[in-house]
Amino acid sequence: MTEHQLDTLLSEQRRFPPPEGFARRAKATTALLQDAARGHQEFWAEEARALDWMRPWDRVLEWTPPHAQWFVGGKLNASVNCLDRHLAGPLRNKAALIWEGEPGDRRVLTYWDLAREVRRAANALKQLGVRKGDRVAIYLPMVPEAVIAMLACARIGAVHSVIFGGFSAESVRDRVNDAQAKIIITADGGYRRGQVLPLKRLADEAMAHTPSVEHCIVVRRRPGGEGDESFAGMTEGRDHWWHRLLDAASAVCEPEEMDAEDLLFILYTSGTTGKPKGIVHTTGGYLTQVATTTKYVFDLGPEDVFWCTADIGWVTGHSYVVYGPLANGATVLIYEGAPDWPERDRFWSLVERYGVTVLYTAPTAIRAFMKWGTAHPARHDLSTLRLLGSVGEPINPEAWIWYHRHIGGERCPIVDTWWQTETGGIMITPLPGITTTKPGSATHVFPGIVAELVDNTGRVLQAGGGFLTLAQPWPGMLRTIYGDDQRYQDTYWSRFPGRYFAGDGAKLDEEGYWWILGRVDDVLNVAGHRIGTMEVESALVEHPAVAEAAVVGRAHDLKGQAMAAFVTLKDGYDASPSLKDDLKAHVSHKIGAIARPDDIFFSADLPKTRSGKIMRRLLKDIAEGRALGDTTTLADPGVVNRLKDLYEAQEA
Ligand code: 7RM
Repeated sequence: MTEHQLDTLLSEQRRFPPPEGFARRAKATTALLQDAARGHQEFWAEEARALDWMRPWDRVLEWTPPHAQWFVGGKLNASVNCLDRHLAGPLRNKAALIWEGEPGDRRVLTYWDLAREVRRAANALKQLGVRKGDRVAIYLPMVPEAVIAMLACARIGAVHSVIFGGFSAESVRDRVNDAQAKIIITADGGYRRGQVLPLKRLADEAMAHTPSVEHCIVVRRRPGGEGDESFAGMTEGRDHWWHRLLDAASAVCEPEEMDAEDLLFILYTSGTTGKPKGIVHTTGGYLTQVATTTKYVFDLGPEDVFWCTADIGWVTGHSYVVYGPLANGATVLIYEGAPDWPERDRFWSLVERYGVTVLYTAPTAIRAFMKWGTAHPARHDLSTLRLLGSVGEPINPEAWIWYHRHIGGERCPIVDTWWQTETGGIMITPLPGITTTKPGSATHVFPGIVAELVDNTGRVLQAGGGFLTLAQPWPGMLRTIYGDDQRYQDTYWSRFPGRYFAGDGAKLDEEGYWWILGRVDDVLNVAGHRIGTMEVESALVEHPAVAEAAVVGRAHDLKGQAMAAFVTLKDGYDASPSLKDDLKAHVSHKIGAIARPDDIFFSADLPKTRSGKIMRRLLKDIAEGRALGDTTTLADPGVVNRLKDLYEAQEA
């Protein structure tokens, strides 16, 4: 965020009190806030009681900083809470999942159907030797089987590690190896803008270097589509068709009794080193937080059709496509493909067709819709919508107002929700029946959450700009980084001792509203996706032509941030437009299309401090066309000026 954008944001004067009709019926009331004020452990314990436990907990919280255990001694199963407990009553025959594929194919699974499929998939996993605690990698498009696979793991106590379908074979390989997964569940393809994503072929490439993998289960997404280049066939003994396994499996499967602190899943996310971190989430606390936030933030219940547009490969998909809404008995809409396929009104035609009541999407999508024009939503009846959500990056007031007006028909409250893969669930957010919102502000902490703004020295600030920290443990917090507890302690708890540091800068205004400013570390947020600059730099230097690379984010109208890579070449290689394309394709191949740099700039040198550290701040100034910052610590200040001249002379 630039200074100018920040000034515009903070001069935002508009206020949106909750609509009266909404406030009267909302699930979150001021009584809830009073309960929370009585003590955060009591608040969470009260909410946890709304789940089905096989054995009650002995203690709510065991806090040995920076390690927390919630609901110590309690036993439960996440799949029981998302499925079985709804089967005895009126939800049994209600839609749990409504799915639409990009080509237009459709499926509806009731809670009963979903529970049966989950139990059969759970038995299929067991039959392939999966036991409690084993890791299962899930590399699927947005199809019902993705949800079924996650819940099947939860049912038998296997730990899922979902890998976003847009990641490359190498990214899959690294994640599978880090988690030592026994099984990969993938598909013979997925659809994106009419193209087939060759998931099984990529999984095959990965499996050439993943010794821990014993079996691969393949969902048939494209009946009749086998045999083309996106599908390399099945390896006898290792690969199994999902539908065959499930056809043969019993639909009776007792749920595993899980300790509240047993692992539910690992999810890899980018950090400031080249290696993604396996964020570890456990069962009882995580489920409590996602069920509670879903209920109060989205005001969600069984009458709702909830559409969270995130892919299940991201934490938003875990918490608000799967666990949170299903725990609340809602109907969940899942759409496989792109928002502009075949036309730019696809989202609005889905909202209309299925009568979506609550929509949760990202600012980058909203800005694309703005650009495409109001005619697309205007063509559709969006009157079923009653609440809108935003997540993933700061939402600029202009996009907020557009969303409010053209999607929400000026009647739907907007919840701008701040949270992270690490927090498991929503942390800072309006409550739709209570909070008066200000466009661009995530407003206040959720009940039971203690966030504090601190300065550089860790001193707590009541207002102004600083760093966003969490001062008390919360139930959905990450427990560690898989296989690397030291990294967990160093990354999150060392910068401000005794506090969790989120990596975000923030401001608190005079009325106590939070304004999240974005990452202050070397993590980019491109179109709502977290990408570590180091990951992309490592990918670039693996190209034979590249001697050195530095990656920075620059402000971008649609994506929030775009990625600019400064590259120095090895002797014997010449800068050329085709080499630029080659480098971009190389990064896509290494990591996945989401990490493809927007701009590549060739440069004879990179600006470094005397100790040899690349000065990214200066590169960012250059990439954003600003006057240069302080260069006195530079080894060779001339480098920056040369770079700046170069940047302006070259076309990205
Ligand atoms: C849920 C998710 C986390 C990072 C986080 C922030 C940014 C997320 C907001 C936001 C401003 C928001 N998980 N972020 N939500 N910034 N306002 N409402 O996105 O792990 O992928 O990313 O995203 O920088 O640290 S994530």
